[in-house]
Amino acid sequence: MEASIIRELETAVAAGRATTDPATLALYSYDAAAETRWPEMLLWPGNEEEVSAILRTASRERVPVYARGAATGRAGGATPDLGGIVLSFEKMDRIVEIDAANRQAVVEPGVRTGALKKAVALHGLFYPPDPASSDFTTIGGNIATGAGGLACLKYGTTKDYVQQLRVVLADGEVTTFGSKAQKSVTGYDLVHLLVGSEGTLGVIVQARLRLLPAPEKRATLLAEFGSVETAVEAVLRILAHPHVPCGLEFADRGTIECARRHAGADVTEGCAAVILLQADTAEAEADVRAFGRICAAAGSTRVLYSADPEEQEALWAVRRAFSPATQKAAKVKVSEDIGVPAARLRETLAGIYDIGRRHDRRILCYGHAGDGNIHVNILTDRRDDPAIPATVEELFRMVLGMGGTISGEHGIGSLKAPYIGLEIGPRELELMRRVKEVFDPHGILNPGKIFGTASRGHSGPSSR
Ligand code: LAC
Ligand code: ZN
Repeated sequence: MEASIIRELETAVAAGRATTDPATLALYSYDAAAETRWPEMLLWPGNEEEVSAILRTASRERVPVYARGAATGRAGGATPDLGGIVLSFEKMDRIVEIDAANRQAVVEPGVRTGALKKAVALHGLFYPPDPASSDFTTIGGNIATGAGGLACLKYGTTKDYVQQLRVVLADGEVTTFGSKAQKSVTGYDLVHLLVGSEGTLGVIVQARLRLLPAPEKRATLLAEFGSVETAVEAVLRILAHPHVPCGLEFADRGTIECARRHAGADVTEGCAAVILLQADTAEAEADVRAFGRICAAAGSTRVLYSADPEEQEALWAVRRAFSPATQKAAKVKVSEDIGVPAARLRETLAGIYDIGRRHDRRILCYGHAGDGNIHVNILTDRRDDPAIPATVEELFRMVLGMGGTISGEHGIGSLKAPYIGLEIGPRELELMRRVKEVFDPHGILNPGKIFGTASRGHSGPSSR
């Protein structure tokens, strides 16, 4: 980037909200996928006018723009593949309005998901989406990736709660998609085109979100099993029950070992699988007792119940720690987020372990069993392990054969871009590329994501 462009961009934001300092740029060169690409400049806009000014310059000068939330993404969606600008939304973190009468909240993109959940709870309201790292993730990142998490079985994903979006387009123009009215079918649904578009179509500067009344009660159940098969059998029987748990999670032996070692999980040593579930209706306690009986009938070796808020919080904190705990099991953890129809979970999990055995790589699985979204964690000792691409491709092909998806919630980012063609046919992919061109004719918005690109970013100071 030329010095004159850098100077112009500096004046687009308030004093102290722009930097080219290498030590700071280094901190913004990766996300949770841990691929490293350095931006040339970091900007912390404070409002939509600033974002608009930045995009006007970036568009004119063809500078790549990488919008960034909390960088908890696992697909490399926030990594500045082609250098350019990282637009960090840390300073745009206001809850603008909680409109209790309409059960809506208006927020800036940098608001932490957990902070929003707490703020609306004070009004007796509930924002259901709950990515496992919701204390850290931001609403902007959640919308950009269409984040899922722990509550999808009953409540759906982030997309189900996005009502209206304020968006800065690639050329800097600011526009609003959607309506304040709860229902609107006027024209194409651009709100939901933006949700999950991974920063490639526009930059979200404000969102109007739907809220629900707060659940009356909560109760949690932890059930241990002697095999993955019996745990999955219990999951399927629970799914056949007329009451729907708000979370239905699964972990296998390897995940449990990590959680015991690094997250203080109180699970019997040697246990082969666990289910953790929560009910949140007025009959929550009766519901979890019923689910507990189902688990016992399916072969559970130990069932624990809790209706105590703190105890439940502790159980779910262990679940939230699965990702960091499994990270410690090897030098490198390749973390996938495949999804299958829940009825195919048994054969999917058997197939995953079989793929691991054949490629001689340890695989730990855990995840949102209730909606069929499983985190497949392939352990290895180096990033360039030649066994990994073949293992991943075989996994994806198997999952697609089950009617599933290569990404249930983390997005394609740059890591899964080479595989998108396995799931999306050429004609559909062409339509997607054309949509991208309409919104972003010069390809400045999060280039390299979803569709991939030859990387020209640099990976650190030595190559500068
Ligand atoms: C989880 C994240 C990795 O479910 O999606 O823990
Ligand atoms: Zn998850």
